[in-house]
Amino acid sequence: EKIFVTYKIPEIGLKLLSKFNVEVNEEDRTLSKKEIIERAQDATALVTLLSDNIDAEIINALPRLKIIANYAVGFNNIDIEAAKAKGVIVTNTPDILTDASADLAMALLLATARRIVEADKFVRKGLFEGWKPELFLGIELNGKTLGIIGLGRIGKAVAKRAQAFGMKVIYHNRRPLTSEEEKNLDVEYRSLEQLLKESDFISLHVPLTSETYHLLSRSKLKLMKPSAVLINTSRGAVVDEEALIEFLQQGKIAAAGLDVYENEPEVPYALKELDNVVLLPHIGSATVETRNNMAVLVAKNVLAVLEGKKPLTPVY
Ligand code: 8YV
Repeated sequence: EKIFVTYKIPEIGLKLLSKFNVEVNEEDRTLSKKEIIERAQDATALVTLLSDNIDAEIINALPRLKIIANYAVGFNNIDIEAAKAKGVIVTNTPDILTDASADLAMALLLATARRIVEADKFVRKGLFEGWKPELFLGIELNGKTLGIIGLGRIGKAVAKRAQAFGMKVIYHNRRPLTSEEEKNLDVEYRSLEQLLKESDFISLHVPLTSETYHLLSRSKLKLMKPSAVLINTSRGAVVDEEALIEFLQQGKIAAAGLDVYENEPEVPYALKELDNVVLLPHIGSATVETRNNMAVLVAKNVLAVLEGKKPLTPVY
């Protein structure tokens, strides 16, 4: 059995696979479709990253493939229908990255609210000439309303953190939680429109699907308060990025904290020019602990399938 790994993942995961023939792309770049098809030609398992677009053409060109193990919780980079049709199992890395991802959403929330990056730049430029009563005034979190769109695993972990900062949490899901669950989590359901109108901070935690593509369209973004802050650590294309940029430029939205972009790794120049935006390079799950755990889970999924057992975390 051959396992092809499109990009070097932490050693701790690769080690678990050492009894198989493992080929790792050691180059520091995303492989093209052609390269993946060539190098994974005889592979029974394929380990992929979000940056690999695993479409029907690739899936259909790999005759021995049994499993695609994605090194991420999101799997919008894989054509699930094509995999299903060929009986190829697809796995992701849920749960283990929840805390790291929720921490990063919180970090962006704090960074935008308290203007951390702007203030850091100010100090580095040598502009700190003395304490002033109104230097870098930010927004207080205590008492503010956080609207969470997508109250799943990560959304719930963000809610818990925000509540510890004294925030009220409202949420929108396709299907509301039971009233028992809402009570336990101390959250209230809102329609998307109402959530957008009411929130001081909005944080996105939905997967990217055909239903969530541009969920925050221009007309939805218009509903936000001009004083509101948008945090996106989910997928860039959930927001109409062009409209978001315009709204940030015109002060129709106060600030944004972004870990994801519509056309990664491209980050629009207009965003980089704005002081009221904090920009990160898609590092939601990037802690040593979590990335190691992700590598182990990926490996365990591959092992299970190659040994004829059920995968631990299949996506369908
Ligand atoms: C990235 C994520 O995948 O898991 C996801 O869906 O967005 C992140 O954890 C991570 O950067 C690895 O590609």
